Amino acid sequence: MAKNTSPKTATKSSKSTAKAAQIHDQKLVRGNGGELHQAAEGETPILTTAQGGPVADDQNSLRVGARGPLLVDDFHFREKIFHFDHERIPERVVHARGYGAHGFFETYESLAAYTRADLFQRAGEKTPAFVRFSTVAGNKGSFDLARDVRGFAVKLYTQEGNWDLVGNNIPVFFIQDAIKFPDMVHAVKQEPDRAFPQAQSAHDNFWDFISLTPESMHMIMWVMSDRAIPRSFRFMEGFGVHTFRLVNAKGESTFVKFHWKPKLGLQSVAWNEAVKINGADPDYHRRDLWNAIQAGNFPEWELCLQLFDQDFADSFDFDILDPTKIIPEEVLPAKPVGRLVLDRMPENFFAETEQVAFMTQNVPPGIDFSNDPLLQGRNFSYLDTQLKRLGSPNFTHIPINAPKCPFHHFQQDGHMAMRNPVGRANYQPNSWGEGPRESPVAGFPHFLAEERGQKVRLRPESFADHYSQARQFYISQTPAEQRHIAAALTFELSKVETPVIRERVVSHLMNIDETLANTVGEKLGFQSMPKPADAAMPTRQDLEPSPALSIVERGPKRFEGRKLGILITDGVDIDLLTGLQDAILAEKAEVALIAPKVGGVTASDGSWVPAQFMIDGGPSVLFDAVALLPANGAMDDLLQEATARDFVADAFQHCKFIGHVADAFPLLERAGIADKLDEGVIELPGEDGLSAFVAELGKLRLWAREPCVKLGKA
Ligand code: HDD
Repeated sequence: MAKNTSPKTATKSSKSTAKAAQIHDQKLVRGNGGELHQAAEGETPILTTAQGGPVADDQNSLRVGARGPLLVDDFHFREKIFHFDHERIPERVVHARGYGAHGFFETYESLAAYTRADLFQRAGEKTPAFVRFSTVAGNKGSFDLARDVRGFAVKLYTQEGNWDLVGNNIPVFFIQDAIKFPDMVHAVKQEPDRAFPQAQSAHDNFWDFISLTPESMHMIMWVMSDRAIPRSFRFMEGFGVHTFRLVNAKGESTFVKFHWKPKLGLQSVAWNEAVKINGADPDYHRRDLWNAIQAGNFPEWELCLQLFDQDFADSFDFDILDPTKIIPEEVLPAKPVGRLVLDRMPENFFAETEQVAFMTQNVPPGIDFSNDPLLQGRNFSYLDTQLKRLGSPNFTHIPINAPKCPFHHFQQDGHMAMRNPVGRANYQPNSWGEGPRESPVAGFPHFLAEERGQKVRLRPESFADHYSQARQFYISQTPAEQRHIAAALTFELSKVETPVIRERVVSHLMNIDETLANTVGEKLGFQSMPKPADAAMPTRQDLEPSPALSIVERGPKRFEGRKLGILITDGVDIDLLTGLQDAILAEKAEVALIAPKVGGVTASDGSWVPAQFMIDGGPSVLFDAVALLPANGAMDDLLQEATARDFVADAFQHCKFIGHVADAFPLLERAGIADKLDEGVIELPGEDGLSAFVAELGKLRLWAREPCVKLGKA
């Protein structure tokens, strides 16, 4: 038997690795004399190659004479270009466009009765977290305000391994079986022959697939609602979608559905506003999250659980394994159990947000799966896709994916292995007394579910009702939100070039709500309405509305976390301006000043007031409400500006609150709203003063201002 390699040689290699890390981590730099020293405050390190070689000149390639050919000796040039040529990795096949932040999850109280998961054992327990928000359909460089589902992927670095709750901002999904996922994604993304449209569902392939997939109808109601155009990642809900299991120390299982509820309430934008925001600032959601966290306004969500047992599951009208169904909160309340706070942006977008790898299979002991066929299929796909995207089975060696708890295993080698087991034993059992051992006590205890049945390919009858909850969602919306759903369907189907596809979609709408179907049919110019689709379920139940499904019902009560855009000119009333700014900041909201010149204006007291936006670079779509504080003397120039007119007209059309001084009246006239003033257009400072105006802003939008859509023939 060969002599055992003494462990000390093995540790030598780990020592040199540690030294390299120390050099890098301690920000040691090389002086001009080559000596290594601790970088002094603000000291500029010497540029080196990736191999550590100091670089003399990074401005000029090595050549023969001033105008001669470049030389292959130029290893610095070659390495720099080589690395540049290979900077890109494959974008995610879905959810390509995303944005992430670090934070923590804090447990409110022990949930030991339901789960043995360590992070839920002690009140106040804080678990590091990383969250990536995303759209689904668009390519990596597409715009933020697409009408789309939003990914809400949460990685919790628990002491028993990473838990990835890979959810969306919508609690149901288009399909009931993962085998249809490639088809659904192919249908929504750009069409293969023409490579457009991207980041939008308003095209024939998507609606053709949907019109032939009745199970998608509930999801369609959500995606055509304002949920799909959220004002901010900070103002949207997150859902685990599937039924999961919590398993306690006794091995008892409780079914669970996960909800993330934003502390600042729910808010969407208007569709016309979304279209304009994409033009004005394609990175709108990213900037919003970055600015909030950098300003210390840490977004927060409450984790709420719907907990239920097998009896409830058996008695519920729908199959709890069906991912196109919800359990209304009025039927089963969601219990708050903790909070998620995002308080730190990544240091480097690629290193963290692009390289982060979420997997639904990552669950700690005490969290387990149900037989939801979509979840089961997802559990295969996520690990698989990381290999393609990150190029190696060692993607957990990338810091953002590495567990933050002790880990020991025998996995070795593979591309880019940063760590390998040391010592002789790379297997177990072994007689070298080295390496980790499994533990039946601490290890993951799969729930002892009894399973039986034949191998079949079929959809359960219990999954067959595709319209009842779609209808329940629709009738739970306020009239304004219902108008928005009808308008969105009309807009989307107006982009569909094949009439029979439009008709097929409307035939499904007839099984959801006839007024909705008639409104959309009429708006599309149907000569006659199609027959209702052959519903997969002979009867559709008329379920009670669920107010929890409405954004407006779940809106905030305050303007906190929002942004007021104040239009100013030379001569602005400095007392009014500072009073308004103070009132908004007291509301923990933000203010931005917009002026004819971004440099700023001279106020009424002669002081200089810098602006943040020039009028055509700061359209009102970037703000939640506006205030118009021009001074009389400067109105002429402003009235010549088409962007000043649009600033006011858009704010009014998007149902925003508008504060204004009397001098701004000509601007209201120019914007064509002087004869339509309503309670959302408020003269400042007003009898009740500025705090009354700010309190009004807490209503966010005056949707009643929208022209009432003439609903189709009932
Ligand atoms: Fe998925 C990424 C959420 C269905 C396969 N999915 C991905 C992301 C989110 C979701 C948030 C982005 C993660 C990140 O930020 O990196 N996906 C969902 C939800 C679903 C869902 C809530 C339905 C309830 N997904 C779904 C199915 C499959 C996948 C049915 C395949 C069978 N999803 C993937 C993937 C992705 C992914 C292809 C692409 C990038 C990645 O995994 O890391 O594996």
